[in-house]
Amino acid sequence: MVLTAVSHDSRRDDAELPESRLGKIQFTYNENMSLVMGSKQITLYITQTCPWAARARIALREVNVPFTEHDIDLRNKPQWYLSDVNPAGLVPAIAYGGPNVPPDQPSSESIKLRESLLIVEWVADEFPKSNLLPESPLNRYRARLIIDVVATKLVTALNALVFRDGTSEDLIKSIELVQKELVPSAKYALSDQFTIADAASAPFISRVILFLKNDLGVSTEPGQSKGLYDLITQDAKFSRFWSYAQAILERPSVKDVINEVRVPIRYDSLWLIIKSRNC
Ligand SMILES: N[C@@H](CCC(=O)N[C@@H](CS)C(=O)NCC(=O)O)C(=O)O
Repeated sequence: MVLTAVSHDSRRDDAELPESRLGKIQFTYNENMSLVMGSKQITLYITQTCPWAARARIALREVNVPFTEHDIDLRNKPQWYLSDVNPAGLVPAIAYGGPNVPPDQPSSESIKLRESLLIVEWVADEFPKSNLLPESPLNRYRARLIIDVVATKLVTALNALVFRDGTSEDLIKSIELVQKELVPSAKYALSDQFTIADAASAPFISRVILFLKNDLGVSTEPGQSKGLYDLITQDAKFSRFWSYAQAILERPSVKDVINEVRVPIRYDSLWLIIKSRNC
């Protein structure tokens, strides 16, 4: 699938534009109708349900550039992916630049990028007009701290509750830790501007909400997770976290990537697999 954020404009057909002379180099307009010339091809390798891949998918949607998204079957990884894209065998990964080739025939001329957080940071650096990277060093620090708290505390507590025998208390504590770092009365984590903090955290913030809403969990009692969802969405104590989660879930880039139905189904099927193993 080729995703393109091109805004159509009559100037695109202007004979003075150097498209024909530049051959393979792509050019397009961004949403502010300014010409982006010589943009290099971007191929993003993903799986649909991977939250780490979702970080990169959200960041690339935010910067409004054309890119190709290609699904990797992790249960049957193609040899070309391991040898020519990411020897670690993980998604996400990116092939950047080089000739326009089919995603399953990556060119040795493209640069390969891996690790979701590094990819989010690279997207922010490569496309600075998106303002994904906060302007001040202090806000960059704050963004990175939030990313760290989400990835180390929230993800750990969520995975423990979903897949093992984690407790509701630990998940609540981790939500409180995240909430403490969110700037009060901002729409997103730091301000009304969507930044790397939001792109990197959105897949996990949305998962907490979707997981609890759907009452999922390996060792939770029926109704226990839904009870946590009611607590977070109704108790004023969690109002900042909940308003943040709502803003995240409503962001078009996040809505496009995080499938309300698909994510709980994945958790649910994993839940069933683990349950049957325990029987
Ligand atoms: N640290 C990596 C983690 C990525 C990761 O664990 N991706 C999973 C899918 S969600 C994966 O590719 N797993 C490989 C496998 O299942 O063999 C990142 O942030 O990019």
